[in-house]
Amino acid sequence: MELWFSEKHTDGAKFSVKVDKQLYCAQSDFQRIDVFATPDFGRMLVIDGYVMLTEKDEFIYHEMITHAPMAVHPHARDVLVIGGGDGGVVRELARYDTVERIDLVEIDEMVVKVCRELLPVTACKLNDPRLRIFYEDGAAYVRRFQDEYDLIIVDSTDPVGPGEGLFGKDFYGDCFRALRDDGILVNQHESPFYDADALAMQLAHRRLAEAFAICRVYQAFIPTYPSGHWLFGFASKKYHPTRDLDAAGWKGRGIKTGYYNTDLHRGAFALPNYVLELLKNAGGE
Ligand code: AG3
Repeated sequence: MELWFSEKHTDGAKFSVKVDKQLYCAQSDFQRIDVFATPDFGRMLVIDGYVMLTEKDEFIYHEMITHAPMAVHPHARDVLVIGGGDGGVVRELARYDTVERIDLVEIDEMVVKVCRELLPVTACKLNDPRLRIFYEDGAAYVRRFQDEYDLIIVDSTDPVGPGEGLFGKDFYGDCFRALRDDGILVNQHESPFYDADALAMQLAHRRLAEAFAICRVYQAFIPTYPSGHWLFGFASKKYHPTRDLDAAGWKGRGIKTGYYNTDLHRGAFALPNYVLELLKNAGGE
């Protein structure tokens, strides 16, 4: 007998992965959480039926969402991660000895608990002494701060369910206030490819572009996300994502990566025409 997990990407397309074993399944106060062992992608974390990460390709997402802003900001010491209870972003941040403080705000304690237990690949730095974990809604958390952070990384789910508030106008405005004068916000920006995803992406982009003077989009190839073509938002008060890239400085840190490098950084901000068009119509870029 064969067991397969499928995520429906549209009414007419789905992505299926063969499963060896279901390792975990629970309904938390916020969402349904599953962990599967798969032969081709290693362990896979699924929330409300959507693939959040697999051991095989999570490095792409976590490196791109972390190193791109870190290679631009000249002194990111205080960093806020919103969502990201799996620990993947924290693991990448922990590689910078210049980062002094990492605050992780995850709404669902159960995600952290399950990942500590079953996904050590991403959760391995959740005991870093610079890390504090707050279990609350990121949108409510960020409202309390002003001039507090150099970098905010929004590692959310899709804009449905508990992650919805992390794509709103108020939220981006609150993040703007919580950032210092030269602060950067990076978020996962959904996919441009399928119509419904592209619409969500445009809406999020318009709101982000309203809040920040500099708002650009960059891309990566993430095989297990819808269409494999994924976007990230780079919103900033001062630094430009490519002009202010400190390639020599970043290389000098000697951080070993599997996907990110500073040439790719420049290229990632060069977008296909159809994506540029979507962003233009959304009111950004
Ligand atoms: N957060 C973004 C996942 C979006 C995937 N969407 C989907 N499968 N429909 C990932 C969290 C990793 N730290």
